[in-house]
Amino acid sequence: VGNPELQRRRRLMWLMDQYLKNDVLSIQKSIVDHVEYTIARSRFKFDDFEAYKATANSVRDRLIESWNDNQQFHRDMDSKRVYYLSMEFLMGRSLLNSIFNLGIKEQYAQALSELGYNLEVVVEQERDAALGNGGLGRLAACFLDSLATMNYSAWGYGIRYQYGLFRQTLQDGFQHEQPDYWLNVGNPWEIERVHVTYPISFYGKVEEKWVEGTKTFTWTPDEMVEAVAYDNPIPGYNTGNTINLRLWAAKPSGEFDLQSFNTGDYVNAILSKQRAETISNVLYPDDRTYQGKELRLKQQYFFVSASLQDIMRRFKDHHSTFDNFADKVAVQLNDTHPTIGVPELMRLLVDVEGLQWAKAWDITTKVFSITIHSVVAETLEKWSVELLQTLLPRHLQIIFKINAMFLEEVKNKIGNDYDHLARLSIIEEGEKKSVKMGSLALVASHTVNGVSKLHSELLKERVFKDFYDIFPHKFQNKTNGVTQRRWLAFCNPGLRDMLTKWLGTEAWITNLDLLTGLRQYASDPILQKEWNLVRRHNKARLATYIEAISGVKVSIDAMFDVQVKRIHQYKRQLLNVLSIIHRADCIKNMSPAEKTKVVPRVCIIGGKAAPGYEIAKKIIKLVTTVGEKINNDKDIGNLLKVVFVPDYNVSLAELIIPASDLSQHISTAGNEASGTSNMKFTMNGCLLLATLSGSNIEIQKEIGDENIFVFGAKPEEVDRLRAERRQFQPPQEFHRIIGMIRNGKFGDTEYFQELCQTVDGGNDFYLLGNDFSSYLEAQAAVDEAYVDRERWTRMSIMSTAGSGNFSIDRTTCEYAENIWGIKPCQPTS
Ligand code: GL9
Repeated sequence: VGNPELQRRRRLMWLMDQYLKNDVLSIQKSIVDHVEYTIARSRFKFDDFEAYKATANSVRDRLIESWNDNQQFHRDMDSKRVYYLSMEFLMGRSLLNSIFNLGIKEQYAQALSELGYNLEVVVEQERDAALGNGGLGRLAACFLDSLATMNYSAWGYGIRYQYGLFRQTLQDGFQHEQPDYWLNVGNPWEIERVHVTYPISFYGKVEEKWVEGTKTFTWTPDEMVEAVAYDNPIPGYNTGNTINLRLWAAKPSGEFDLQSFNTGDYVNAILSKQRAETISNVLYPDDRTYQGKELRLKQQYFFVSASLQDIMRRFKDHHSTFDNFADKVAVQLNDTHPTIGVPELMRLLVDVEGLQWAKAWDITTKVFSITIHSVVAETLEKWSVELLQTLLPRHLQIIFKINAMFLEEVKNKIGNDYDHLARLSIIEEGEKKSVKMGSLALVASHTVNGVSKLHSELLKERVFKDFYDIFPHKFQNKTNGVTQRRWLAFCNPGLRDMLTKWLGTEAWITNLDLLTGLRQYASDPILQKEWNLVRRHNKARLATYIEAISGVKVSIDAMFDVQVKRIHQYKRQLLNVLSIIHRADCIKNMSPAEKTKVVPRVCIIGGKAAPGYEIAKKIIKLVTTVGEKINNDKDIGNLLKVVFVPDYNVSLAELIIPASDLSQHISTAGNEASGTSNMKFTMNGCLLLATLSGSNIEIQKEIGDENIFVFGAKPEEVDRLRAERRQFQPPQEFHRIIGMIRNGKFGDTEYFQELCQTVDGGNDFYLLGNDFSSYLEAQAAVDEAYVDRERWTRMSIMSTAGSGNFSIDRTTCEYAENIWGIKPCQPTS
């Protein structure tokens, strides 16, 4: 009787009579079921790690429900989507973030506790997903959190690296790199989609044929791999919106399975197919230097091609022509890394879908926009024409054609000024011709943005000046932000509760501007007392950790002075070390009476050096040796401690940032595009010691000059100072400290010579000598402020209160409105 399909649907509805419930009992049942049936352990005996896995799986079940609903909703709505293409997503851990965003943290804590487990301990079992190097990758992760929270229709696309960023260990004070084979222990958060796969081709040749009066191009590749989708649900905070991060893994191509081997070497034929998997194996650990390695270009093309094929397939489910592709699809390129997507979209539209070139170009230029994350043109990727010719011959043809048409167009504007045309050209001529990916992206994108006000100006005035002159309308600024969910609400629960109490609402978790409401209480002794209590508690947690990893006992009465970020010459960790040596030296020369006036400090430095970056590695070794010496010096005692925290990562940042009194963001003026940790520290009430770089300038403006310690050259002075650096005479102390290092005060005389040379007059490109005096003055001002507890606490409160503008939600809204053309939208239930 009746329609069998209807009966089937009824049965399915009946089987699923309700969503998973979130009361403690239901959660316990989910966890215990996963212990038994997913990880196949006995419910009577499972350890903390197994408890983590079962808990994560139970959370994943809940995420999948809202993920499914959400995908269905946006399919039905056919809403415009933004696709965020990024080589890096630095996600960190997911468990706490997920249950916090879903609003079920308390239930999980109780559920676990009744089963005999501690949520805090369980959470610690998770390995960081470290699929990124630093700020750029972490920004991508913050965007996803914000897009989900604010109910935008969005997907992230990237690579499922088997090896994330290396783990850093110290051996004898030297950095060693340990592979991060994070998937070894399984990843409960991802969903493997074995049927969502796309072929990705490489090498081979292109044939031109005339078909019915038009020239067509057939690319016959030599190598083919399969991209397999892994979906990672990203929950928004306090909303049913769960978006998708789709990461691609390379697998041997099924297409070639159809061919039988008749090589006489069956085993080696299989092994060579297997090598396809290497494409997605490893994240390049280089921090803004590109090596021009073939594998890197393969990775870029691999994930971009898979993503574009996937986007087009989804579009074609609803549309029979590409006419309104650009009304439904926005693609954001996270730096130049995914730029090969420009010729790839052209190829898919022209060669595969059969569109006319002009039509395809019109679509392409409406779809793409790009964010640039660096200050100097030299860091923008260039790929040699030779490599492209071999690896992606059809794409090279397309790039040449784009360039020819572009130059033709600009000739109409600027005439035959060949120097100017050469600078605009996407192809760099010379002995080794190369393709300038930044220029290619700029020509094809409707919008290009920098990541702080100053940086966006520098893009217009310097990096892309020639392009700005002809395309001024393409340039925008989008100052970075960070998610206050991860970086305040859940990494600093003490402060979260206090903010909610004093503001009388939790609404700041999605509307960070509300923090300005704190300003009126900044001098209130009751708030000040509570504020310092929370901060001391956070410092105690960090002190325990420091002692556990280094054996160094630190007092929480001392000022925690922190610099954590990738190690880089322009970030000037060396400047920090020089002032530490100076401080130690001053203390040693003091009388006992003078010593009583010293503000005790714990200097904490952390960060990874790119494995091939010798100078950065020497800086790490210098920090550890200086630390060793100072920490064991009886004359100095507790007045100064120096700790290098190994393996700085997202999870460590969550511990360190809420516990910091002072944090240093001291790059040479104008040399940091934005910085984002400065925003996290500010939100958590840590004061900044900063130069006029990137978003420091905007932070200063928001929180007020009196609440930040700024020093050093101005951005507009840097060029001149650099030009004159040979004549510059650094202060006496500077020479003395360098002399101490040179003369073996910290051992390894030979090893540190090259490092010392980097600040020799003519070499001092990052102007350490120039800024040294001003830095020491700022340090003295910090000490002076710290002893005035009332004043310091007020500055700290004012920092948090003024940090609202640095919520990623503000950034996301600006991109959505001014670049992507998308609106929030959510099912009405
Ligand atoms: C960076 C910039 O250097 C930072 O100043 C900026 O805050 C971030 C995010 O916009 O991007 N660009 C870049 O290549 N990195 C950045 O941090 N490097 C890494 O991610 C390692």
